[in-house]
Amino acid sequence: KHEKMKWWREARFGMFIHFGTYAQWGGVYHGHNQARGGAEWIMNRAKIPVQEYIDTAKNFNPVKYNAEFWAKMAKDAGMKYLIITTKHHDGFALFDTKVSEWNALQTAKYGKDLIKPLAEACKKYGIKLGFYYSQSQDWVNPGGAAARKVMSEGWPNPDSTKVNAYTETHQGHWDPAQETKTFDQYINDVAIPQVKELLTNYGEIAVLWWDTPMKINDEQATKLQNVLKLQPNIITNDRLKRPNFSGDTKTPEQKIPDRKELDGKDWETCMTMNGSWGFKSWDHKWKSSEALVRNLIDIASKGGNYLLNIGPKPDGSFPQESIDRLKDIGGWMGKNKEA
Ligand code: JFZ
Repeated sequence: KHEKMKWWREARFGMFIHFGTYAQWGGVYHGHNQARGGAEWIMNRAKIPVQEYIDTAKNFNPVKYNAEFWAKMAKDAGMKYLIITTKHHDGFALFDTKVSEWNALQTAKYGKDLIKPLAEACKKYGIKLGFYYSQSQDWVNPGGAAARKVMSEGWPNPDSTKVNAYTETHQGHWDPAQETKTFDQYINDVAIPQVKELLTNYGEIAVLWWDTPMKINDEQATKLQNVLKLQPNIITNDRLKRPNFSGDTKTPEQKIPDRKELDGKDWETCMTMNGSWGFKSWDHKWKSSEALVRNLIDIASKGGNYLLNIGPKPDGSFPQESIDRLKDIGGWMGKNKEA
């Protein structure tokens, strides 16, 4: 374990990327701003019907997506690794998958694999590549889990009370299309084969970043964990299933632990630059570059890693505010090296 953790322990700084068809909504549904939570949650927060969400995704066409630019931005900011949402909770795969048409190649206008060029660009710039994969929640592939979140007030759904009542009695699902298969079928027919594809088709993968460990049982978690054998040196976080599946790294979210909270385990704080992981068009509360550098110093001095998030715009470009901050951090890094 020590051997495989070596690069990670020296890395200190990585780029998190939350990108998917949720970026198209930008935190707005039918003219209403998403009141709470990250914009990558809009489908669940607004209880968008599966077919409407798919129909919107058909127009997903990130023509400005430039994997080389993404990898170079990370490199120039002093980052050593990059974790991308290959599939977030909406289930949309950014990669070539044979087990579901709900992906960037078959459903979206874009029609191309976004992960392949990123794997090549990361290799070129010496950036380690990791995959975020939502193993449990999947709101479009039938059988996937859904967190029980109620619609916020003021949303343009006249049936919100009814919809909320439905999610209460249907394990968080709000559309019958989500329930045409069992969770076990989803794990076996979608999650496991997709993780296999991810760990087979893109060269060396440094990290598997699981998320929201709900509904999953020990047997299902074990099966997913076994797929990791395809990449013997892969590092995993602690979000596959709790307890018993602790992984290699702890993931305090949006906060930096106090020294007294540290227990000797490897840890990584993931953080947003504004208030959302996915692109939120109307969130202008950006942290200052200075605050981000201070966070990095605070985290590094305590022996942790800083995973700093970018939520690209639907056209695949980084928000200018994020570019500005990455450049500032890179400048500070450079100056620090000379000193
Ligand atoms: C999860 C996701 O739901 C979210 O969209 C984003 O991808 C984020 C990085 O991870 O959200 C979480 C997960 C864990 C906690 C909080 C939010 N947590 O442990 O406090």
